[in-house]
Amino acid sequence: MSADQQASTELTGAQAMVASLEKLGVEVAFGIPGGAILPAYDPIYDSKIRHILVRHEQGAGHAAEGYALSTGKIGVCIATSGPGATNLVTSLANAYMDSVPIVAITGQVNSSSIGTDAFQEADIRGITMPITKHNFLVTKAADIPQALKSAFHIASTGRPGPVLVDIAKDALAEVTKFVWPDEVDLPGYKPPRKPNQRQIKSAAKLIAEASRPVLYVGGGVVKAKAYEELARLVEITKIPVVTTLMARGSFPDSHELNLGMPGMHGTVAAVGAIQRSDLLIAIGSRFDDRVTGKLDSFAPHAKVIHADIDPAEIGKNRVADVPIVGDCKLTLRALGNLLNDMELPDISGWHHFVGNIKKQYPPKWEEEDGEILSPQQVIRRIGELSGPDTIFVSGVGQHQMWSSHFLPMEKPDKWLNSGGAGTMGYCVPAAMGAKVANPDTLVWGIDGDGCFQMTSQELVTCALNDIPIKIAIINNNVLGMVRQWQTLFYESRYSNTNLHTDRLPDFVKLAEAMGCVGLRASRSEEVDEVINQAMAINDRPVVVEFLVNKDAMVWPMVQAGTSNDDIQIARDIAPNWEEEVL
Ligand SMILES: Cc1ncc(C[n+]2csc(CCOP(=O)(O)OP(=O)(O)O)c2C)c(N)n1
Repeated sequence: MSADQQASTELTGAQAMVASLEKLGVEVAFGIPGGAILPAYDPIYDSKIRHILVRHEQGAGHAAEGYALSTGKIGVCIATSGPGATNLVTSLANAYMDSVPIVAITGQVNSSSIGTDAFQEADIRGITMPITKHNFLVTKAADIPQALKSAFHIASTGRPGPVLVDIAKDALAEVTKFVWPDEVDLPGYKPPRKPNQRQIKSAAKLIAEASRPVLYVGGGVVKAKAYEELARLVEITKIPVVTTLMARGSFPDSHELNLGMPGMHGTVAAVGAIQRSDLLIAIGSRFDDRVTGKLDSFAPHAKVIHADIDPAEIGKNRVADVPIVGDCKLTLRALGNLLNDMELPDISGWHHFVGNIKKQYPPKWEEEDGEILSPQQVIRRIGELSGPDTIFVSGVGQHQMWSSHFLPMEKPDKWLNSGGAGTMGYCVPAAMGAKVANPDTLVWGIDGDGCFQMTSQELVTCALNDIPIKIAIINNNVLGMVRQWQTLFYESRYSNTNLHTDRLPDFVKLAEAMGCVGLRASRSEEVDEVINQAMAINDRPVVVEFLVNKDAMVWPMVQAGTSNDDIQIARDIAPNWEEEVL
């Protein structure tokens, strides 16, 4: 239907919803129908949008996130009212914490029944108010196009995030004249873009005076796709870089100035450099407690330049000497332009210091012998055999931290994980979304045996819809990250962390029951073989179970609530800081 035809055509609200999504360029939506949203599923039946019927709405939300993160487009998920909508809550919270642009459409009971405890009624606007960037309740068919256009605009501009559009069933059924709005009507919503040039000048001045500067790069750089601008700034200034969990891959790990990940499980080089730095240049990062440790001892000697598109982030946890509000790409470009023409100090002493710690304390592990694998070795081999063009998605726990350290973090937009919320169950559905968006790219999910059991049913969705992802289950039998804390802080009293996955489920059989190929490795000589076998299969999803040592721990570690200065490289072992910064 042409735009003119649509403008003069009477459509139901449901048809207007689908026509709006098509106009917004939506190609894929993940969801599950039900009573309240049912009118919308009728026009979906013959629309151009590929609708993927998931097995749980949480999966639809994470799949939309995987789709969004791996493309830069907006991910879409659809659910019915009540429990359908509340099942989306975890993924909306996840997208909110990690600033992922998704739009969730939920059916709502008839407008006249709202507030009456009608069948399958939930106040999903109220419930999701604190975990969405914005949400709408639409009760008239004529308002649907404007609400959707606005939702897409809000989700993707400024600091991205999830937006929910709740549509009453009678609005979906009502007939209206379809009018596609020329513009969004959002008075008061004016996300900043251009940084203030005066602030840029002040920042450049601080950079030109610093002798121990560190670029603290966060997920905002990924959202702004500011990779070239970051690389250029590093090229000009030669400032060492740390990339947070959300920013891994935004600057190549192989670059000599990349010190790796900061924070609770960060590298000694990243943590040590921050603690000794005299200037932190925070770009799209938010001084999260997992990065700062005990806040008042974080980077105690550093002045702070804090650049972020969200003014609410600046000064939230750490006072900024120079705040810069704006798009990271424009900020980095403007800084680069200015610094390119300035005289910069010699920081070779600083390079020498950070280079030495980096060399001395690379992330590493103890090899296992015999019938059990070392999880770090498995993850490293998956990375090596798959290469840096692979999209890697992880679950939450020890395997996530090892993935961040040992996978090839060389290219941007190849690393998806749940950072802010730490949502177990993220991996399988997010990998599904990434594969739908990138059918020709190898997509590996690295999951824990605990996480996998939360959302593994989406492998059925993958098998039925020709979405051949590969999932590595790093099976250590236990809720490893929690058990690690019990080992270290609760005298090895392992209360409720043994999953008994050595007994149940049989992951190979479970994989096969879900239409996937199931493989298993328990000896080091089998590792390459099963990885290669998995990579040779492209007509079905593959699940590979790796039996790994449950006692393996994630190091380095800064104990929660303590100072970054107390980082340990193994139990009760601190790095040797004897060398002075020159
Ligand atoms: C939904 C949810 N519930 C609980 C937690 C707390 N938690 C964090 S890591 C973890 C253990 C994860 O176990 P597993 O998937 O086996 O991964 P491992 O740490 O062993 O690699 C738990 C329970 C969480 N992050 N998310």
